Amino acid sequence: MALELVFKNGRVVTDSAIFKADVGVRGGKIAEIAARIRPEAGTRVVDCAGKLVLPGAIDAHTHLAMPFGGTISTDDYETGTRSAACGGTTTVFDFILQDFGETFPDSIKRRNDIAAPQACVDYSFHIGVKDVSGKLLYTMEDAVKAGVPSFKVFMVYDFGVTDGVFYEVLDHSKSIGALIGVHAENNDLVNYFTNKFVAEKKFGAWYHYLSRPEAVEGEADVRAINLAKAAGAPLYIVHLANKQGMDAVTAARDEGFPVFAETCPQYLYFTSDVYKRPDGRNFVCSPPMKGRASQKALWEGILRGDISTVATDHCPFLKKEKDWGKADFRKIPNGCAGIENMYPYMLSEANKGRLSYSKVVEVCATNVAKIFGIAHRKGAIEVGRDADIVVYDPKLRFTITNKKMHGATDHTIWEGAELKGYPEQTWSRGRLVFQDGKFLGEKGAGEFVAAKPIKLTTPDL
Ligand code: DUC
Ligand code: ZN
Ligand code: ZN
Repeated sequence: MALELVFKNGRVVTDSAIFKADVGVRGGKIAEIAARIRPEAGTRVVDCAGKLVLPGAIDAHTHLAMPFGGTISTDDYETGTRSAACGGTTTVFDFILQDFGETFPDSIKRRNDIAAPQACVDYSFHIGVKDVSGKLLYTMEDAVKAGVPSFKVFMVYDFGVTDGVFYEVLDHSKSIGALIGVHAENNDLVNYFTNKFVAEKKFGAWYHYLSRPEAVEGEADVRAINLAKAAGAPLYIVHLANKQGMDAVTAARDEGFPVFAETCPQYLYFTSDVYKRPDGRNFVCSPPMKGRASQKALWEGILRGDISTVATDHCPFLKKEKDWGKADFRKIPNGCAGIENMYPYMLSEANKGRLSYSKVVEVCATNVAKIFGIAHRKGAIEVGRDADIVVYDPKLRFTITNKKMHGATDHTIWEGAELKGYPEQTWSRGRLVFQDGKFLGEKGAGEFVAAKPIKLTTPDL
């Protein structure tokens, strides 16, 4: 069978190297990587001279069409994955929130029925755990068998779990090939600070930050790591944003514990100062952006290899919804858009010399695939994997503005950010889904990617 597609004359980026090579695609999969591939009759040739050929990013953390904060996050599976494609992200891991009393396979079915006809790029799921009472705990293994082996517990929000339930879930995860993620913030402290500021009539967005400052997250990170160590289970900390937590992750990994941390571009680019701006409410997410020392620690963690992944926590809300909290930070729906900005921002930082392109590929694609059990299909330019490919032009200049984004949100916290380099094309399983600023994909063309059971025993990723 002839190759349907060849990416010619580009520089291929993996998590460990950059080299000149042609990449051939057959049946939607990468079939050949060689110094020179001769196109056959009918083979489409993409000239990549002067360009980088990268694996599509995998966003390990999104909340599409999620009921939250009194509304539903603005992007559904169609607009969210369309936006992802236009930022070089070809797979998203979306969070299903389990309903109380619901088995985990039922949670998967409920959300997959919505996602399948809408998704423009491939997707997989994590499940946010609310209820493991009675026999529900044992339905975790059914979810693993159905291709969803990753779960997340929340230490905050009204559906957060107790430390006892957290431990129980960690303990159970070991024998069934599951990985437990955690949203780590200290709920009692959040409530204490929130009530204090309300009593003092302090209602601005700045008090969102002050009610969830560094120590609120750091304490919970340390506790989560201690619980994982006690249970002898691996742990994945989502959206790490503070230095104390970073230091705790590093120490645990130095001791050999399989603890993995994810951070997000918003913590790498913004600091808590954004909450002093008149539009500070638009930046409200949890955990909030932190101070400079934390930001520095996160960047150092990436370079040192103690941050394993970068993901978005994409959870957008409309301006008018953010405005609900103009006079009271408690009423601001938590979350921001970022699904289209992650890969371009991280690659731009590489282009500016802050980190290597290979490091970006590692944290935004290769490690995500390995940690969450989809490396048999995704996360690298490698023979046999899906042809999820980004052609990146390092010479393009791009200023982020919401008008150029492809999601359903009416504003972006990234407005005005200047990027050096930008994706020129995105291919999903050998189909062109984005080119020169335009979405070319199709609703419903994305498919569910079943993940394999996860067994992480060392902190090697
Ligand atoms: N934090 C957010 O900001 N939004 C969605 C969920 C979360 O934990
Ligand atoms: Zn969270
Ligand atoms: Zn989240």
